[in-house]
Amino acid sequence: MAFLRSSVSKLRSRLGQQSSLRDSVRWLQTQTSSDLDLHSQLKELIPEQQERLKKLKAEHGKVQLGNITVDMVIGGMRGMTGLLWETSLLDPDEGIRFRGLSIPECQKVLPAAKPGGEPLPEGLLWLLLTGKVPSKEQVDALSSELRSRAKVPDYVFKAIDALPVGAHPMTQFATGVMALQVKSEFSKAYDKGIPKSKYWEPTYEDSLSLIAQVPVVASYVYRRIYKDGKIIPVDDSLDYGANFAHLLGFDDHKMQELMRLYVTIHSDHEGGNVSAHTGHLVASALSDPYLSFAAALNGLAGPLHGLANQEVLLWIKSVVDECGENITTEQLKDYIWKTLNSGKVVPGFGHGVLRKTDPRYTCQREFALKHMPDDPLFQLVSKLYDVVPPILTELGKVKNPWPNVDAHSGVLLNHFGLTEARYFTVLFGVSRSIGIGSQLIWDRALGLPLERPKSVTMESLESYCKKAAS
Ligand code: CMX
Repeated sequence: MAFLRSSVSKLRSRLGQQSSLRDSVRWLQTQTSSDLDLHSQLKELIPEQQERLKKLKAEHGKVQLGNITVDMVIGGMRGMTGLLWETSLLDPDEGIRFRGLSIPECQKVLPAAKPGGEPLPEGLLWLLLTGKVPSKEQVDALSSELRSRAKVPDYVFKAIDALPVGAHPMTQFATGVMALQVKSEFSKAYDKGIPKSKYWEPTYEDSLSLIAQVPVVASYVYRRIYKDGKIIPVDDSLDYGANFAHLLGFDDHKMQELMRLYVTIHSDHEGGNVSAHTGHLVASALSDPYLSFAAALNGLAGPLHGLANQEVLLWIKSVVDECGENITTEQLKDYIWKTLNSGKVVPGFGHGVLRKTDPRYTCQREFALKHMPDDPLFQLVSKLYDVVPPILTELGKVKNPWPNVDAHSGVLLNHFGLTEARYFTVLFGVSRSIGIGSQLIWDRALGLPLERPKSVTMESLESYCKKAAS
């Protein structure tokens, strides 16, 4: 249906562009439904990838990937390779690659709303799921499919309404996502009985519906807290990013572009970060995508992870409150030391894997240079780039003194009128549904097992090390 609807609307728009009827019909004939349908594309791809994994296991199953040290066990598994995550890969120096493509490459090759514009998040979703760069027609078909899945049952809003309006936006958002679970296709199919080889199909249904519905739930939370509960309906003429901006109450062209960029770059960051790993872990117990994603959101809400999205703007505003906008370098240094000496981290700097400036920071900086170079908070962010890293390096323990994605996002949103910092992590959460939802489909398609690493006690480690030494 979605294919037919989008083909008819494209045919209409081509006719409107004065192409002849014969040309338009010929064009329509070249678009087969399976070309434009993401589900059909996956159905073709999955057997190949299942074979690939089987071969990898059979031929190389015993190859060692590195040594596990006591430090790694105690140190949050840092540097330990232990997860299969197909949709993206993080290089400590280069940053993230989505199915092999860096952020600048994605900006070049993924379809945009207008030539030269920011990538459409639906295009990234297609890329993450299939490993292939989609055409504009494929992205439009997916946009239309997501809109058709965006209907959210009323009890979801009622579940959110049961919370005090002052509850943190992430608490309200995760509650809404939990309530969406009632309609899980995977859970229904599993209860009825479904062969393992078919798990991916209801997971696909749930993940796509989840991705389609989270902007509606997230914007409900925003409008409930900050706009007297005045809700805005989905606009059937808009793509995913622009619709999300619209649902929040922003129809400005630049804000639409910002939301497309924001959702794209926050979608996925390989599998080991707290939110992605949590989603994958919970789903390994065959919890459905809604349950798994709600769990992921609770990890994202921590200040060392996604909450840094809010913490950065609050911190920057506290700098301005104390020192004014024309802050000197010396004042800024003093403020950073004051933050550190109070036992807090400098939000937006450092990373568990990255060892250079996060390319997600760089592309947001480029957006700011293009659209808001004179914004005083943007200028402060630029100044922080010079002042923070030497101080963190001076601490002697920080492995990466450079800014991460969160160091920049807040001032962009603030510039275009989304000023409520406590809400920012919800935007991050909406974006993450695309990465986590995509990987969950592949988890089930590849038949990945229950995740269950071995843990140890200090006593067992001590005795193991004593034996190893003798
Ligand atoms: N400010 C102050 N201290 C910092 C720091 C920062 N920005 N970054 C790291 N450190 C400290 C750590 O707290 C740690 O101190 P202790 O040994 O006393 O506990 C020490 O430096 C070593 O940490 P690390 O190995 O360099 O970094 P981790 O992998 O342990 O932590 C991260 C990574 C992101 C949690 C950390 O850099 C941090 O707290 N940054 C600020 C919060 C932030 O921006 N988080 C968002 C990250 C991106 C995301 O997930 O969204």
